[in-house]
Amino acid sequence: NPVKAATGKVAKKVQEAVHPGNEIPGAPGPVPPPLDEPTEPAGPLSPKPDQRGPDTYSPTGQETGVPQDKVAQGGEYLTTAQGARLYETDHSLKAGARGPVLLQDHHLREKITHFDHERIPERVVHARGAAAHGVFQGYGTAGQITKAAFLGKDVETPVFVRFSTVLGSRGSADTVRDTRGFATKFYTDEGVFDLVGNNIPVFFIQDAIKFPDVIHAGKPHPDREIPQAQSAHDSFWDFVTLHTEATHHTLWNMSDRGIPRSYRMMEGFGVHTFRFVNADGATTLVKFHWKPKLGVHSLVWEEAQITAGVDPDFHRRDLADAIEAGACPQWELGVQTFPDTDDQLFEGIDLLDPTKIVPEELAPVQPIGLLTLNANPSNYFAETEQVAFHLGHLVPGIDVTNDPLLQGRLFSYLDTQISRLGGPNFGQLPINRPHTPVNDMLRDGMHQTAVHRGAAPYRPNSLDGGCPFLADEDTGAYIEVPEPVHADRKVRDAAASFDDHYSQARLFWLSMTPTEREHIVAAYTFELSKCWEQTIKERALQVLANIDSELCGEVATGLGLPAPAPTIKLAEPDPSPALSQLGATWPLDGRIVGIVASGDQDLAGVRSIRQAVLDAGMVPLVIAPAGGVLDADGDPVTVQRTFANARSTEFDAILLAGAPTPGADAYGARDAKVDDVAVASGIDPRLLLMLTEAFRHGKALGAWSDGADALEAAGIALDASGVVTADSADAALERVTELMAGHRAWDRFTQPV
Ligand code: HDD
Repeated sequence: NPVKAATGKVAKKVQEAVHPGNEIPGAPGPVPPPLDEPTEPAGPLSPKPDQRGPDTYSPTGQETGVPQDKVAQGGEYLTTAQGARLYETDHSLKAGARGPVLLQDHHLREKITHFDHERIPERVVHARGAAAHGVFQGYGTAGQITKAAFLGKDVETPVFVRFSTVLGSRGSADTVRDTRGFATKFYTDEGVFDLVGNNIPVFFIQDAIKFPDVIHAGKPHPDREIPQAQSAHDSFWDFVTLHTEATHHTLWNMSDRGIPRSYRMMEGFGVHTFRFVNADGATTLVKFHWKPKLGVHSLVWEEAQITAGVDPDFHRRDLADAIEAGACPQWELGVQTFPDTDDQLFEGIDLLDPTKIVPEELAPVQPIGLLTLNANPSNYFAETEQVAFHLGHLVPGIDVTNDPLLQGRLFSYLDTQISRLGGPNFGQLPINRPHTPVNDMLRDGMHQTAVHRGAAPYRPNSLDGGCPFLADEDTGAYIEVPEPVHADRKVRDAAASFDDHYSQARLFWLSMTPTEREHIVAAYTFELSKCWEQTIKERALQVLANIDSELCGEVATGLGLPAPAPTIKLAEPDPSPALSQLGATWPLDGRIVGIVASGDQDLAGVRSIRQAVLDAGMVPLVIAPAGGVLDADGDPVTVQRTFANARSTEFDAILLAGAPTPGADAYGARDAKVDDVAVASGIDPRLLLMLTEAFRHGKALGAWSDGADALEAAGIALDASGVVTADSADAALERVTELMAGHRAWDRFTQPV
């Protein structure tokens, strides 16, 4: 009997794992399965739990097959939640048209009560997010080191990915300086696997017990609840300078990684070291990396700040627009692999310390699969808000390590969903349901939507025919690696290697190009200048002195304070060029090109490059003094942005067909405060602002026809780096496209912006 054999095998395995060789003195031998537990179903299996909620569609958009009269939004008529049809929903039931509202109006009370409870607690961190559905395709390259079936060659697994900022509330701006979350739910055939990572490969703390501290320090001050979604305030810098294991992560935040251009252009990291297990039980330590096909790109700080005001939804919109336009973002999943040695060190780096990376030059990232995001959520609340990730959602072939930060997270994520999603049944929400059969013997609780059957939700049982049965290794059970546990006494302590807080921060600093270093200096100077307490600034300079004297000196100059000497002497690490974002060229899918025109300019050229931009997989947006169409030559060109609603920050590059003058309605023509340059040039001041900003932010600018007049009026030298003047629209676009592939005209940044 295969079921019986399997049950016996698991019992033996567990026995062996707990008591190897069963050699505990006096312990009984392997426990045989109870004799009277049925090993065969006593009739047809009980129906699987009906976990269909009243949804119209499954998380992946397929129809659930639930009859229409049983689903939400079914039928043609407006009803109460109980299905009674309504004849009126605009007026409360009153005692006469001008009389008091009656308590008996159930429709009113049901509608308002439901509304009153529409909001649920936002995530305590990572509250602001955006998500998308997609598919993950395994390459089969990890088969030697893991038995995880979804990594097999060409295996396709549906996924849901949620990106987020960490500190801000649900309604905060996207482009603030912060770490970004990158959480992926794989709906594999062996159960759900969640990879809950960030766009920064290290963390502020080495032990989860300090998570409330770092988050309390980063969140708004408790008295006035400001500032929102910012690290530029006293309590954040107080904590990270007193608690120097945060130094490495803080440096990444102050680098361009803290202000990504787009979720589509971020790396993702699992941060911790995980353990792969292959079919023979052999283990390998791994670190997960997501590599974006579009490259890793960032905003510049002024651009990020402007965007936070003019378009707080910038990243959310960018992701959704790109997917809707068919520019589906892709990431390759890769792993760095390390032997699973007793000391769990690699080249002297402690693999259990989440404040450390392993440079890619020492352990290359080996690609194991491809992620494509190809569908936007249909409903933000049902999907993006209610998705619940947890590092304990693992599948056979992937296990955890003893990283103390990871271990604490294994507790926190389950716990938080209970208060956030109102009870222990959040796994039944459509977005959280595994795409495999679930037979879990969990019962009841708040928001139970399953109608469980059977009489015996316990094991062993005879009443339900012994169901459900236990699996074993051959039938796909998740079995923890029986890793030896070395412990001679309980301690509240960490390994001595965790005391090194600076060497990798220095490694990161040394790996940056001069432009990236300028940005880091500017970021520290900005953030610390926002601190009120002098002692915090001085302490921060001491931390910087221990990373690098040039970094410390420049920030000190910006703050008007003396630069302290280092208090430690570091061995000089080899830089890791892989950490720099600059120097390569990248695909331009979904990039946005602004084309400035007005009615009397080269509209044929505008039409031609509009099409060329579309053909290149980018988004052209025609910007004109006013809305409507430009049709001077009888062939209309639609205007998508006007000088009243366009801001430079929306565009990756700007092309000019001419130098539009202010229209009669333009604010420049009316506003007494219009600046002298604009008045003198006769060019709309909002266009000049757009050009000077785009220039300061290192964006490619191209002009043909008399477009160069606008550049000159904005004070931009026509021979400046990344500025193109050409005879025709097509020639201008060609050159601008080449420049965009490098993301920015980097040599404009030799001076801090
Ligand atoms: Fe966390 C959410 C990533 C440490 C406790 N975390 C959350 C999300 C991401 C991360 C991406 C958002 C998931 C989503 O979109 O729903 N967190 C990380 C990373 C960490 C990390 C990469 C370090 C390597 N987190 C961490 C620690 C703790 C938590 C040490 C607690 C001890 N994190 C949470 C949480 C959240 C969360 C409170 C809030 C909402 C949620 O879990 O579902 O449990």
